[in-house]
Formats: sequence, C-alpha cells, structure tokens
Amino acid sequence: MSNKEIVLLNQFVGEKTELHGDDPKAMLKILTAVEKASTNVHRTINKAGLEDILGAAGSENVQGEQVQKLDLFANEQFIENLKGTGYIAAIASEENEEIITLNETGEYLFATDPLDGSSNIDVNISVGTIFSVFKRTRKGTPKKEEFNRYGHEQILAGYVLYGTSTVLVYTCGHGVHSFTFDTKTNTFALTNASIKTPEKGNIFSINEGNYNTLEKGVQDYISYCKELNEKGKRTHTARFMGSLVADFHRNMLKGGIFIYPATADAPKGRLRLLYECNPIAMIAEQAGGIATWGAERLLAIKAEEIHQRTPFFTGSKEMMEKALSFLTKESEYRIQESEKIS
Ligand code: AFP
Repeated sequence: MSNKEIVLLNQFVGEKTELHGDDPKAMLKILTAVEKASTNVHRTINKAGLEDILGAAGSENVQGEQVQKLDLFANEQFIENLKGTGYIAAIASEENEEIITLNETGEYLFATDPLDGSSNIDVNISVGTIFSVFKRTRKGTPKKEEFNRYGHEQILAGYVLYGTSTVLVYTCGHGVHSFTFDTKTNTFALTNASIKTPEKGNIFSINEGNYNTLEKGVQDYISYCKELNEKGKRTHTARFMGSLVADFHRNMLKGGIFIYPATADAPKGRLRLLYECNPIAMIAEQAGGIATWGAERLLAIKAEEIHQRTPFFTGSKEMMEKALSFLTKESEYRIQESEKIS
C-alpha cells in the first residue's frame, strides 16, 4: 500500500473555499454535521444482526411504506447533528410528513432521505443517505412552502453510500468529490476529487418487474439494450440493486443509465423529487452526465410539495441521449409536465 497524502473532509472543505459557493464556512459546518451523522449510521448499520436494530419499527411513513428501525435512527442522527450547526432552519425528511424546524434564524433548508433503500438492510445490501441544501429566501418561522424550489437552486447536494466501504460524495456546484470512511481513524479522507462520469457506458439499471406497465418508449429502449452485436454478443449489461445510491454510484463511476419511469403502480414515478432525484441529478450533471424526468432537465422542475414524486432518468451522456430518443412525445404525463414548465 502506498503512503499517499491524506486529505480529510474538513481540511478539503476548509481549504478549497473556491469550490464551496458563497458561504464556505456554512458548507463546512453542514458537511461536518453530515459526516458525524453518517459516521453514527455507518457504525450502527455495521452492527445489524448483532443487535436488535433490524426489521420494521411497526409504523408506516408518509409514503405508506414500512418504516425500518434504522430509518428512524438515521433520521434522528441527521436532525440532531444539523440542529447543532445553527445554520439549518428546517429539515424536510422522507420520514416526517411535516417539516421539522431546527433553528428559526438558520439561513438554509435541508432535505433528506436519511436511509434510502432501507428495505434492503435486513439482507445486507448497500443503503444510502441522500441530502440537499437550499439557501432560504425569507427570514422567520420556516414554512413547508419554502421547500418548493427549483432543483437548480440547490447549493449543496450529496449522498453517503454505506457499501463495502462507506463513501461520502457531494457537490457545491464546483465538481463532485468523494471521501471514504477510514474505520481506524473514524474520519472521511479524500479518495476522488472532480469525478467525471464516462460519456459512454453499457450498464442499464431499471426494475424490469415493471416492464409490462411501462410506456412503449421505455420498453423499446430496454429491448435496444438487449440487442446482440454482429458477433452474437451482448451489447449492454443489466444491474439493479433496488438501492438508488448504490445503483447511481456504480453507474457514475463505470458508465451507465438508471431509469425509474412512470409505471402503472406509480403513474408519476416512484422516487421523490426533493430528497432523492434532485440531489442525485445535481451530482450527475456536475460529473458530466444528464438527469431528466423524461422530457427536460430534472433540475428545471419546481417542487410543489415536499414528498412529490417524479419519473427519473439519469446517466452517461451517450446512453441518456439514446434512451431519450426512444421516448415518444405522446406520453400524457410528459405533456402535462412540459406545459407546467414552459
Ligand atoms: P426503500 O427505501 O423503500 O427500500 O426504497 C428504495 C427506493 O426508493 C430506491 O432506492 C430504489 O431505486 C427504488 O426505491 C426501488 O423501488 P422498486 O422496489 O419499486 O424497484
């Protein structure tokens, strides 16, 4: 093993102020809180099976999904640590129907899915935390409507992937940087600055269990991915873990496309705009990829409510362009949404 120079997350954020927007001090505080919360989540997830932390907590969240004990633990960690910064006015979390006020004088809003993919925890598959930060446009008691913002207004977006190692990835609009958790020192160290996703790729990630309920354009794209080349060999490979952060992270590094379109069960898509798709879309764009809801840039959508869902297509430029070329203009959902944006 080589002895390369170690740059810790707080050092990187503190020193490279030009990469951290208008208020680098606030970004440092917020990212340090995210680091602390995700360190606790990492430790607890790693004890899954040994302690009574697996399984359902016995309630449903606002999406009607079974809340897992670890969902609640992760939610508490982010709330507690962000409260301590003084910078966050309110949090919109997947786990809470209403926003949670942290500090009325805080200048920022935080949206999060504290533990995405949590239905996978019991079977030891990677999960993630996804987060997004907006600057407030008003002062005083935070209101839920303040979260109704365009994705392109995010000033910080990121995720933590609790995988074979735990990795924190973020952008403040000046490149995507990733840090790996060192279990010996309990710190996150820089492992990849200014990540760029390959322009081409061959991984397609979609839940094909939904195939028969998908619009024809998406079905046709899936068939295209399954075509063989002139030598009779496959042209693409399929990967879908059911854990957005893990699926996206792999595709960003290797080149691929992730699709969660509208389905019969979820006519507006399954994933949440504010705290799943927006942050991932900002990372995707910053890495040189594309993110859309099917017709236009995802970051051009203005949220109408905190738990809003959206269809989501993101990935490497060439794969995305090909996929979008299959989508017909006739999709009713797309026509309605396009009208709202234009
Ligand atoms: P859970 O957090 O309920 O496990 O959902 C995970 C998720 O939001 C996202 O991470 C996956 O890509 C997607 O749902 C999987 O949904 P399907 O089970 O419908 O494929």
